Amino acid sequence: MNPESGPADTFESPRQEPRLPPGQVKTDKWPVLHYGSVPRVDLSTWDLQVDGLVEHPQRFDWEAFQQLPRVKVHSDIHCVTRWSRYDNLWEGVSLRELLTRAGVKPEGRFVIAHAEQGFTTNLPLTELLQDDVLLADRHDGEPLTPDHGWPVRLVVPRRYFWKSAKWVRRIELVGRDAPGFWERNGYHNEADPWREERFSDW
Ligand SMILES: Nc1nc2c(c(=O)[nH]1)N[C@H]1C(S)=C(S)[C@@H](COP(=O)(O)O)O[C@H]1N2
Ligand SMILES: [Mo]
Repeated sequence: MNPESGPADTFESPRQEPRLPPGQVKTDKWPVLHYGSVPRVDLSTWDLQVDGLVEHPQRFDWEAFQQLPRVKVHSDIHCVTRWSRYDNLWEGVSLRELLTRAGVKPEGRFVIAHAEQGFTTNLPLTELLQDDVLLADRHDGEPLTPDHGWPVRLVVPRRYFWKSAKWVRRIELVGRDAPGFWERNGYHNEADPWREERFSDW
């Protein structure tokens, strides 16, 4: 934690009515779901890049990432496989912080998050600028475990959880939206749980 930045700000992800989105079941467990295997990550070679349509491409090694200002976010998780987990406390670095440093060009309107092993997911830039979106390295006071995305995962509380890419390495700004891994494999491009945007129509 960066001693100069003081205590991390905590953001409440806005609650919707009803708190449990349609078709979901509340669970107290935290299931593990992903395609493929849990990557082995070496922190001595790990880095995070912010690039594409930005003025100042950014690259952080692990130490530099740890020095960035920190935020906490309190949110619920809604997975498309119908489980929801309330009251998660995430800690990490705000996407807005990273995107401000990078300076998004006016043409940069969408973001592709790239994870280890080629996994991608796509989101509008406006969503990533929300207060409750972060690159998290801690959950409920503990470092993330490898199966939940250690060292760093994206957390986008207002979308189904597949948009919250685990093992993120690169945030790419692009001009046109393009479907990511699950979005190409039958899942909805927008993924709003309150609208039940589970699967694509095509
Ligand atoms: N890199 C990567 N991130 C991923 C996935 C994946 O296959 N690869 N699956 C997504 C899906 S479908 C879900 S539901 C959540 C599950 O996160 P969890 O295992 O921490 O519950 O991770 C998302 N992030
Ligand atoms: Mo999922």
